[in-house]
Amino acid sequence: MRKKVIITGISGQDGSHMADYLIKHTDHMIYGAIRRLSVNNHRNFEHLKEHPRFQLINMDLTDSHSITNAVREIEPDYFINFAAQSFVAGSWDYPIQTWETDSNSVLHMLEAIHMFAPNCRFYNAGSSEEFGDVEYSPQDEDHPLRPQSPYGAAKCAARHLVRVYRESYNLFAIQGWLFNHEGTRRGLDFVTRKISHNVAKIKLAIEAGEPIPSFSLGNLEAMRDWSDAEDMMDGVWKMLNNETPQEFILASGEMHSVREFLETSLNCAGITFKKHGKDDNEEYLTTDGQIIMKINPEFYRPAEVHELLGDSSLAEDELGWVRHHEFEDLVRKMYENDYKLLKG
Ligand code: F7E
Repeated sequence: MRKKVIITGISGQDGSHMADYLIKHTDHMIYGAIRRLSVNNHRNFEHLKEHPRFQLINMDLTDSHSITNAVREIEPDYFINFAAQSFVAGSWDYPIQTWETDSNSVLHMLEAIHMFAPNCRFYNAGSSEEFGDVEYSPQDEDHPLRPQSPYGAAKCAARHLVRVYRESYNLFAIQGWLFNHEGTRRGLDFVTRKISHNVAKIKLAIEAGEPIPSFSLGNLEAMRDWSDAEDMMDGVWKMLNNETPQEFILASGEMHSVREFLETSLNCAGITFKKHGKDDNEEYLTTDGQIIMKINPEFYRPAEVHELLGDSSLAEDELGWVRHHEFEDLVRKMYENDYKLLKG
């Protein structure tokens, strides 16, 4: 019989890439879980809607009944939870919603699996934000959990729940640590897509001979370990199909600053820039003096994670996980995609 996979967060970057990956590499039936909204947010999975091995199901992570019903009716072989309140900065603005979505809902999923599909393999999206205020670099699977945001804390709580259910009921339940991963389906609030989108807008204005639309950023010195989201899906699937329920880090092993992402994007667009001012007053300008980007301290976070760098050698050695995309390819791909989208 065809195996059944529930993927939550199907309208997001990771859920939709996971569905694409499974359609391509397996013959399993994919159930994409979505919350009913009055606005259409189907763009990332529009191409899958007519596929015979893809079906949309309704689920709201804050409604435990909808989770239980889906698990009881479908009896999935795999349950991949990519739904979350994933915007770290937003987790200070809506900490309770973040906690309910990123921690409580995982408990509902684990309970439903324990009760109605105990052989189901469960993956919950973990994050490098769990390491937060890091003690050493690169971070490996033994690094202590030191979250710096309500988001990071909720992911740590979920990690403990996953372990407790795994050990108490012998479930195949894991939470891998994915470091930052980006791409053309990334939401516009995240810094990489915010940059690629705005640089593309500026490039089009320059080409049209119009005044350029400037934009603002926060901390340019934050360092992140950015991978291509598509590379991560194979690693998640390999974790889920490993002999034992073991948790791995997936990361690029390279660290780049937000500043470097910005400058690489401007270089990809062929926009020559100069810099002016320092710290909160820093600006990036075109050679004819128009503002490209200026710092806005509103984008600083109450507590920043200054640097994250992952060591994924365990996943490479034990799962045979391989990354295919480099930092510059990723920046170029994101810029070119936004340029094409905006040009129409
Ligand atoms: O911020 C700095 C900001 O929002 C990256 C999520 O997928 O990865 C992501 O979390 C850095 C931070 O991602 C702006 O202060 C500067 O240091 O793109 P981000 P994130 O917080 O690293 C982890 C692994 C997850 O699990 C999360 O779900 O960029 N930054 N200026 C800015 N960030 C934003 N968003 N906007 C700015 O204007």
